[in-house]
Amino acid sequence: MRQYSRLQSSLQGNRERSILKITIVGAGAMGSLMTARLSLAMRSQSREPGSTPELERVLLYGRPSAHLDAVRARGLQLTERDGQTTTVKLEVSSTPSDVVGSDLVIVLVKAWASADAMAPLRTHLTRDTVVLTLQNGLGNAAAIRTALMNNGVRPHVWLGVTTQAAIRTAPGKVRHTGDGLTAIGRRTPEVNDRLSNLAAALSDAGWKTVAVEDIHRWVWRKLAINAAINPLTALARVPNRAISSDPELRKAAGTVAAEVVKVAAATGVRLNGEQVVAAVDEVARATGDDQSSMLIDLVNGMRTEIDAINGQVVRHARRHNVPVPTNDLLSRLIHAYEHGHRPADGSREGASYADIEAAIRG
Ligand code: KPL
Repeated sequence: MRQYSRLQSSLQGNRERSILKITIVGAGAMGSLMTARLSLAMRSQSREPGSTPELERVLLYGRPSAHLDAVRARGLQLTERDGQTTTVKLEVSSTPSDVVGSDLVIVLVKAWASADAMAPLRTHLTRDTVVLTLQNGLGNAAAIRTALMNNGVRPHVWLGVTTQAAIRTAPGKVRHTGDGLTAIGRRTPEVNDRLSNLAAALSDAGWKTVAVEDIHRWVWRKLAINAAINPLTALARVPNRAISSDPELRKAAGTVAAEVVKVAAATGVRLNGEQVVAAVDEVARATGDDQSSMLIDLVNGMRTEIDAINGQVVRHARRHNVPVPTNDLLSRLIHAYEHGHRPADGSREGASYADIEAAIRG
């Protein structure tokens, strides 16, 4: 009888095909980091006669950029948390048809880019492709599902959150800054074999992952963390640690998180308020030297994820009549900042890390 690997049975439902292809959509810091981890795992698979390598292709798909060009030309220069740097060769593409044959597509684009990034892939994926979002914020799965809807066929979109953290320090260069946990789940509260096999396979590949029944609680908890840390660090221009060490920011972050907990409860997701505030503090300290993604986006003149984070809190709050004045104010302030500082001709992709550090000190 044919033996199927965990990853094969997870993604292919024991279909007669052994070649597995994973595509990561979004060539930012996180997408690049995850592609590097999976590519290294693919290359270290046993090639002994008689053994079936389970991973055949790992592709990083993203829009054309200086970063993608640099990775294509020289590989990804990856700096680990201990400071060690290695160069990892990655297969990269900006051509939608290159995703054909993907068994798993992991989405790591900015939340506001979900629809635009996924729509060109619609005719190149099949109804059997599993799509997993690991993006920040709320509403990503729905946006992806709508963008991929093909002749009425909806793809399987699984939900996930990750507390892994990475930053792009220059085109072609990424630093892994936080070694976190990834949780994956489905809309229905069940963990089936496919989900737990995928979690185990990702963990084996060096990307610590758990399959959970209550993914919505994980998503809302991460939302509270981002809602509290991202806009406050972006507006105050401080690294994440200040959310824990500065009494004013700490208090403001607690207020933001408490509002998110109330809105989550109104939508039927129960979170423990004290635990959420403690988690905000823990993440702020664990990623203390880092800049939040929203601070980096603002300094780069790029659109931020405010609508998918605090904006979604405000949207759900309105629907359930929950007052969220702090989330509302932060959304407005970030929008005002975006309007005032975004260059008319689009973003300045690739401001250097030194630019960002200078902006924070200045
Ligand atoms: O996810 C993050 C982000 O910056 O978007 C945190 C957890 C705040 C780490 O910086």
